[in-house]
Amino acid sequence: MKKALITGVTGQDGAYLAELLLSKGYEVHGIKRRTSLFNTDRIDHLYQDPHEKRRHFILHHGDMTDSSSLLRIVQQVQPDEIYNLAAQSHVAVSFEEPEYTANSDALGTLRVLEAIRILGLEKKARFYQASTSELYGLVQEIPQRETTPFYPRSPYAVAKLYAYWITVNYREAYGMYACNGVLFNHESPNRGETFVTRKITRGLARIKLGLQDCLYLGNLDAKRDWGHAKDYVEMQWMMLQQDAPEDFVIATGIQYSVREFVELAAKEIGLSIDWKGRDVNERGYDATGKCVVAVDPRYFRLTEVESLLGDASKAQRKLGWKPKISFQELVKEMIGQDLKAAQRDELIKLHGFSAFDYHE
Ligand code: NDP
Ligand code: GDR
Repeated sequence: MKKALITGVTGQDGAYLAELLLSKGYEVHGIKRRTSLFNTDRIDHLYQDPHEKRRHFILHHGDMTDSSSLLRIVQQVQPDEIYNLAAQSHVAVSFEEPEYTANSDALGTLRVLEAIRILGLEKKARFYQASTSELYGLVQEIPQRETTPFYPRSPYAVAKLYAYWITVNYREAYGMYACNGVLFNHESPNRGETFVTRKITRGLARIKLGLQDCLYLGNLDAKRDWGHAKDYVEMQWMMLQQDAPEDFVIATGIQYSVREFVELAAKEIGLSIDWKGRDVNERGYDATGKCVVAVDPRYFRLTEVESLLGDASKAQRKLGWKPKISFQELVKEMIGQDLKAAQRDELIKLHGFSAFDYHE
């Protein structure tokens, strides 16, 4: 039985990847950090009681900023594959916490690679690094592919640039099977609530049920190449199953603006948005004339990444990978889940308990 170790197992991708690897018969180990409240919502359905005799899903306490914990876990697990997904992954937050972001995202990656090297696992443990389309930042070429020059535009992207190159360097210097997946934005109903897609689907669902008045957003003109996380974790696994390690861009090749995402999500729940005004004064009104979306400059980025569009033809050619879930299906699934969650909140608000659960 193959053993996989996932850093960032409690995050969006970590949860989908753990599910995928368990379905393929792996013994899956995950690193979670200590928090004062539970942080395992996304993986609770995979939890196995520690008293069970044969466990396939095992969690370890550790932190990307703590070498000794990483070294101990890698030594204990002796993994065949390591998926390095842990990161302070919010671009806007990285401007507020640049040093922590560098520590966890850049040096954290080095710490895992060093653990592999120090323990003499260079020839056993295959390493996947969660690289990002944010590396392209101020875009030098459209669409972006493996050969497009990088121009990072945030402390997050600069930290990820270090992680990208240290992965390449350890591959070349120590002959490790180490590779970068340069993944474009991927979303799901499990996406963190402060990333724009989830903020939109959650906000509109709550507005629809009268739980929230208005959705405040930043740059409505930003364009992204959005895929589904479930499709993208499959690619992370495929990248570690090749004969030789290589870096791959993963994207859908289709681009939408934040404004278009709002319009489609609204349409899915029967809201139409009528835009008025421009720039910081732009507002979106529903059919009754109520303002439901407003631009708030506090969500503007100091240095914005205006437009990303990926070319995943290398992955399609060499790995036979193609995304299965369309943008329209993604939006529908996200807004559907958030509408259910809002209905639950509405019932709690009205009755003080979740009557919804009794009827499900
Ligand atoms: P999430 O933010 O959902 O998950 C990040 C994970 O990292 C969480 O499990 C989080 O723990 C953990 N983490 C953060 N800091 C530390 C730390 N210091 N020590 C240990 N664990 C830590 O991100 P995603 O799942 O969306 O993304 C996974 C990876 O892929 C990230 O590295 C991200 O930068 C990268 N990426 C994501 C893309 C996307 O569109 N989703 C695109 C390209 C790259 P906790 O739950 O406790 O917060
Ligand atoms: P991104 O995702 O920065 O691309 O990073 P995010 O959803 O945060 O922003 C996408 C675009 O939407 C604009 N935007 C807003 N963003 C947020 N968060 N909140 C808002 O209110 C808002 N209004 C407009 C942003 O300015 C931006 O242009 C994500 C993360 O998952 C990274 O970890 C990952 O590396 C990249 O995707 C690929």
